Amino acid sequence: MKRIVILGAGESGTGAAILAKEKGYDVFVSDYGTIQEPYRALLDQHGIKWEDGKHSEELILNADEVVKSPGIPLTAPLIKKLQAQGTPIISEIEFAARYTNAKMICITGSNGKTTTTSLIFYILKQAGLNVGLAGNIGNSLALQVAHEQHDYYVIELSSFQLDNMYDFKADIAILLNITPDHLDRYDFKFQNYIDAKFRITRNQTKEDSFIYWAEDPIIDREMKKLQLGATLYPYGFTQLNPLPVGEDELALKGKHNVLNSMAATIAANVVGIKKDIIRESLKTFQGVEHRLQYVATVRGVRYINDSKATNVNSCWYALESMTTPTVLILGGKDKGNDYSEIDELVKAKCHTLIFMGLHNEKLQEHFGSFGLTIIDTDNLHDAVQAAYNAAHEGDTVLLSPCCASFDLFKSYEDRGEQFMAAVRKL
Ligand code: UMA
Ligand code: ADP
Repeated sequence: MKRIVILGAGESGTGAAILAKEKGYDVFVSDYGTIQEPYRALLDQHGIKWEDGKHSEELILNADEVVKSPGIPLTAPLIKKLQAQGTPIISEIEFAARYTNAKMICITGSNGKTTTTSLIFYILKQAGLNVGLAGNIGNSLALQVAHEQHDYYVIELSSFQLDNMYDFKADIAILLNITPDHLDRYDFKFQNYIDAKFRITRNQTKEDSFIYWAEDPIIDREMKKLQLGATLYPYGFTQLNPLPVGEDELALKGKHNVLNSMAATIAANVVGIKKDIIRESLKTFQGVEHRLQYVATVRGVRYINDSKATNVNSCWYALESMTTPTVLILGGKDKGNDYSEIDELVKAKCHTLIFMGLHNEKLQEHFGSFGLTIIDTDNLHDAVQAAYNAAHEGDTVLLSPCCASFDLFKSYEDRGEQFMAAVRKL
């Protein structure tokens, strides 16, 4: 019996383990942290062997194949050992795709993945198609392939998932944009991250579609270098705008969402969905939480939760959409950020910056000389209170951190939830 070892038992690993068990593999799951209760229960229910608190090499290095959770870096010593001895290491998406003939609509990019993925899923649902939503959005593809039968999957792909994909082919691939992110996982080399993103086009032929934002300078540069097999669908503000409705009719606001809607429109066209369904869906889609989400107005000040802005570029778009003087709350776990991208917008739109993180030194150094009011905090309660004191009637308080949340919070959702709860208590 072929032995498959799954590293990491979160959403991705647990789904892969269940699918592997159902396909008759000898399955072993190893997690170096503590496996969370719902995942532990699922593994037990399916009679899958597991360990946590360690990676026992004698039980792992004898694998025929390893499925690696995306959160585990390629530089982890165990991964290096597996690579050195030639054990194939794949991602859960690569594994799951072996067991379905569904059409795969895959979305990647530095920003806008979840929004665009959710919008495409919504349009396909509105059209009555049997469709699953999977990937980096929070649902493992493997578990759905094990237990559900969908004709289409709309899959959000992170660069980490793309890293270990080899034979997988997207029927429709979408690349939204590329700006620096996750550089700590890519040797601090931007090109490595760019290459990971372009893996979404791997194995595509002319029957497949590649939809991309042609005005993105990095994508444009790469497209000039590459010879891709897919049928190409570039989009953009000039000439290449495929929207079947006016920009002001879109339910999602902001320049970035116009682009996300363009990508979704082309994907829906390729699937063959009727124009009137696409049009109606673009007008009614309600967006996803923690992305420029309106929270409340308190004493004439609007509070916006953009906790999902975990890199500098997404904060750029948030600031760009601000129409009032702004108090910006930013900071958290820095991923090798270059803040200069938002310098002009910070100067033009913000009168106060509130740093919220365990290590604010880099922010201090970068923004300290701007002549703005700067308040240093190391917890959410103090940050919200400081924002409340600093904002004047007519202002907006924007949480758009540019950073990951893991120094103070469990996740960006936890950060956004806590922010909204604190604002509602003001
Ligand atoms: N672990 C090990 N060994 C290690 C490191 C971690 O065993 O060396 C264990 C941890 O103890 C933990 C497990 O691995 O129990 C977690 O694995 P994971 O971090 O890969 O998380 P999953 O729960 O499997 O979720 C992953 C994606 N997470 C990451 O890429 C970090 C989820 O994306 C995705 O929804 C899910 O697979 C299903 O596809 C989340 C995410 O934060 C939303 N993505 C990043 C982002 O959007 O910025 C890329
Ligand atoms: P992702 O899943 O790629 O992280 P999200 O849809 O969750 O993307 O949005 C993350 C952040 O990026 C939010 O703050 C959002 O306002 C911003 N954003 C959304 N779409 C885009 C885009 N096309 N370009 C730049 N920023 C975007």
